[in-house]
Amino acid sequence: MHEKILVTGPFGQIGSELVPKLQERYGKENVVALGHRHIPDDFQGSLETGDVRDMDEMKKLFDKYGFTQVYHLASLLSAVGEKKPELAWDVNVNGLKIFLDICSERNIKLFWASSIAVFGPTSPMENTPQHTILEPTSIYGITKVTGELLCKYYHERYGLDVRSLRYPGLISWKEEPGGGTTDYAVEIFYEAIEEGKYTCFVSQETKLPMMYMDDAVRGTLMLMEAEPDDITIRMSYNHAALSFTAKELEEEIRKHIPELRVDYVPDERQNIADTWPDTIDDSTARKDWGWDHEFDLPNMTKEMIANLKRKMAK
Ligand code: AKB
Repeated sequence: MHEKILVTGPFGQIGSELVPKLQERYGKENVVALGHRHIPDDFQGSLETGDVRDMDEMKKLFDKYGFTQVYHLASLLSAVGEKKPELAWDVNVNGLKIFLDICSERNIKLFWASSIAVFGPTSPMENTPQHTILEPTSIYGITKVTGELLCKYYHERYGLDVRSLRYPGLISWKEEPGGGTTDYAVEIFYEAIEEGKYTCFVSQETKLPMMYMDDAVRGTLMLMEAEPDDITIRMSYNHAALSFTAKELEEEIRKHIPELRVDYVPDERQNIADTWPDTIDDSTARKDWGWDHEFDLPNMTKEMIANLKRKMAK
């Protein structure tokens, strides 16, 4: 089938790596990037600008292109969400609702990004199950639980083919994350290479689920390409790879940058990190559509440092 694909949030941390992969698979002319404020000068491909909260604008875009798939990635992250709770709700929930409505009316396959932020202090911290208590304390987590429930509702009520992943902290070198609690796991690489030192905003024993971006993008495409009958979760799949403490990451980076010094000065983001799981059970994703991660902590660290050094040298 000839695919026409829309990606929202195409220049964010995930989008900037997913869009080129989709372009390779489906052709540049078949992947439309819907930017908002920040549009990179060197972007090559089909580009539109617009606001995901504007139903009329979105309907016109769908009329123009006749999309067959949508990757709805546009979202405010956890730390910035606490600063702007109303905007977080508007973008993360009202924005999603528009895509659920349009995609179910037009029978379009939809991917939506959820997060480990759906879990909270009452969820089990170790090996957090797919089905468990979801009582997040951040507005970001609340928007993601609401979004997941809406996805399931639209699937059951209108037959919408909606698929979603609970992303852990994502580690990547192409585009920096903006406004998340797990951002320290990316920032530390930049600072280690540039300055040889880093002040980390969570404590050294903070342990969170993480994933290298190559795995995250591969997992996203695997889920979207899976047969509909194999998808048993219409809220959002637990999606895991690694878990490590901030100190373990520091020690792994120090194998490559021996002079690295890290201070730990927790700020308000620690409160969010403390409510998220240490490790996640993603066996349902592994069983349903064959998910398996490739990058462990040593490989990811090696790749990050090599790629960032090359990027910074340019
Ligand atoms: C954040 O820290 O807000 C995100 C996430 C885990 O969803 N990286």
